[in-house]
Amino acid sequence: MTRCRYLLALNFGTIRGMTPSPAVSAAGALAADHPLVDGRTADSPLITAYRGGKPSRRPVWFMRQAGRSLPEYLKVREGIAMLDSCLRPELASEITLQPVRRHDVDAGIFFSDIVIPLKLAGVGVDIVPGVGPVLEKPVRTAADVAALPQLTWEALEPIREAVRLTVAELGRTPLIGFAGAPFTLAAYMVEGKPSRDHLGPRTMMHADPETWNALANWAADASGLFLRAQLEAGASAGQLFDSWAGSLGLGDYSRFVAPASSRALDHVRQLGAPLIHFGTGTSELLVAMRDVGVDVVGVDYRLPLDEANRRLGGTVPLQGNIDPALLAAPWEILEAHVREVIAAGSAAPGHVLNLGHGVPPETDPAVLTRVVQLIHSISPE
Ligand code: 1CP
Repeated sequence: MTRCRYLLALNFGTIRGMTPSPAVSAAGALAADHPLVDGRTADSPLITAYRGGKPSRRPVWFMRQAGRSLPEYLKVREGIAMLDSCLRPELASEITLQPVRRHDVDAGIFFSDIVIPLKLAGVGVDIVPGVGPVLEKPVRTAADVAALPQLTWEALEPIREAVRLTVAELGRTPLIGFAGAPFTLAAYMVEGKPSRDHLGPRTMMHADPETWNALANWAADASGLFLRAQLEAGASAGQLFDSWAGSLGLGDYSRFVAPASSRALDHVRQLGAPLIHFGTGTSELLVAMRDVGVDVVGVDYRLPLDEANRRLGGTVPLQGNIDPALLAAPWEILEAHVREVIAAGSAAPGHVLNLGHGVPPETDPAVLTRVVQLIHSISPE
């Protein structure tokens, strides 16, 4: 089925007349000593479930499992700016490993950020505490887009080094690599900062579609290379985060966004690692998000998994979708909710437990550990 989807995706690209991105021809297969190839992770519960097989235990990991909910994270980050911490390979690796050690989750998610490819390309960007990504100069005109520097493969060396250090420690536990999808990344670039409704990029795609397409393609290639660096260096799966795609209707998504997301994934498809696509508020976009050519669809907390599976015609494994708000509810309420999510997910051809969005920073980490224990205690039937 994965292969079939891959061919479908290629076909989709051809139908839309997309030119293959330059790095596509350069990417080959994963190396013989890659964890997915040398036997370390191919049979892990996570990869088995992503490929629609029967895992030995129910796999679970959490978006934003590394980060401010962990005291050990706050300790190692003391006095170090967020983006600097991502570019110190030993530190990024240590932060990635912290939640795996603590919670016994079934995967590490590489500690980095969706704006790291911008930073490594030479775009002026910072993560302002309490705010999020902020650009020195928003990208709003054709000239702004034309002036964007290209991300090079060499600049990604700190990322590859951090991934190599991490997978050497992880052993049989897979590492998930990730990148921001072009829309979510471009939303920060046009607005210059986080925004609620993403009016700037939504205006641009209609008012100046040529500039929008050039920007979306730039973001696709930057994110695609960033993801490829992680996969080639040892990550066993890749997740494309289109966190803000939910601010788009299906028409705009299909016309102005899906082709760029597909282009981002063109950089990594032939590596053969499972690919996951996640966004929030995307209940109406799930089919279109699958059709950019991914193996797994991540579902946010708004839509029960049995309904998501129905909308997708039972074609792909799902990931999700414990409501992060319930992490702060009394245990009996949280436990009942987790059991409901498992029951709803059993309709799909595979299910990896996760939250419906990231771990809230104020979460008690002991609750996350207990959720993992609960999930692992329920047999994967
Ligand atoms: O100092 C800090 O602790 C800053 C908080 C923080 C962290 C821990 C930011 C700033 N980024 C990260 C790491 C991060 N970002 C990871 C790896 C950690 C993990 O998952 O365990 C990942 C996968 C991301 C991806 C990311 N960054 C997304 C997509 C996922 C999502 O949560 O929707 C997005 C939208 C961003 C932008 C971003 N970076 C940071 C913040 C606070 C934000 C969101 C800002 C906004 O509300 O628009």
